[in-house]
Amino acid sequence: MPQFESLQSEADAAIAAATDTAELERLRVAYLGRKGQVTVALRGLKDLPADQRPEAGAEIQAIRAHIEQALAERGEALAETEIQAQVSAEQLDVTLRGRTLPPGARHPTILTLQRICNWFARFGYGVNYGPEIEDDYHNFEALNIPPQHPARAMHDTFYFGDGRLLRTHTSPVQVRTMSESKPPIRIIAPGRVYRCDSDPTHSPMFHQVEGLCIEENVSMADLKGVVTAFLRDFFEDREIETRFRASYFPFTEPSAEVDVRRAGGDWLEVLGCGMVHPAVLREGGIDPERYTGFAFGMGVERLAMLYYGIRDLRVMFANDLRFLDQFGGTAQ
Ligand code: 2U9
Repeated sequence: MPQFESLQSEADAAIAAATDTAELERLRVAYLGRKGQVTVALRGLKDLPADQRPEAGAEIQAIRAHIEQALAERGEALAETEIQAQVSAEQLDVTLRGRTLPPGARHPTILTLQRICNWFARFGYGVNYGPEIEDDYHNFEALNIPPQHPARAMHDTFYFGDGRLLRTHTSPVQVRTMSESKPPIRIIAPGRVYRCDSDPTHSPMFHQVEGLCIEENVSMADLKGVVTAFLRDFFEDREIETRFRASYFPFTEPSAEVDVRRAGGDWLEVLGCGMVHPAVLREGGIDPERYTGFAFGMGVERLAMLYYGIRDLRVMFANDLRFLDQFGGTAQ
């Protein structure tokens, strides 16, 4: 029947022209909904003469099925298009560069500590660490510094009040090494040390590297040789002059402080050293009649400042990035 034919062709045209699934849903309601054109036509069958109803009914049902199928097909195509549109709109370009943080740099103190340790490692020195919280025995007594010894006053010790203290030097590491192992001993002990002293040239926490070599027949000449070679390499200067000045430490005898002078410069004190005191060897379970040893100690911040030409100790502890960033490219 003509009016039904135009219903189907109109529906086909509208469905083909629909541009999204929402519009398609409106069309479904308009044709197949409770008040939709197909539904209304079906309801109108009862007004037809009885002999026309079967044929008209079959025709409308066929149109209904046709529209349902057209809606389903178009719906699938539109849903696919919409998903594709959403996928490309939300797509992440994983090849884009990320937002990177500027890389950090090692602190000049640590760079210097590593350079020192690497040098001694090449000469067969092992690296030992120990606790920063120590006891009186390992920090003082075993190092020939008995109670009431004036050297204790020089150490400005932080005491916990229960017999524990913050180590004032890394020497207790060597004390432990001596009592735990037998000669030959060649070790260095890098790490933080603490002294209750704070002014523009002293920090309550700083770093030391100490070294200990105990063998048969080691002498002051060996000590001088090692220390001189180290300083020449550390300052990257073959022409450097060194000077061993007699000094005093309770744990070494004889003791010396070492100064360096670069061409045209002044003498600068850079480290302390000496032959391990026989009483210290004995306390560490080592026979001073058979073995001798030398020891040395250096302040890492001080060496870093001399190496890099840093004049103010405070910048070493201020963590100002304008200062720290200058060490980014330095050898690791
Ligand atoms: C043992 C035996 C001997 C370690 C030594 C020094 C000399 C020394 C100072 C340098 C500057 C400390 O950082 S500083 O203030 N150290 O002059 N240290 S000999 O002698 C030892 C250590 C352990 C068992």
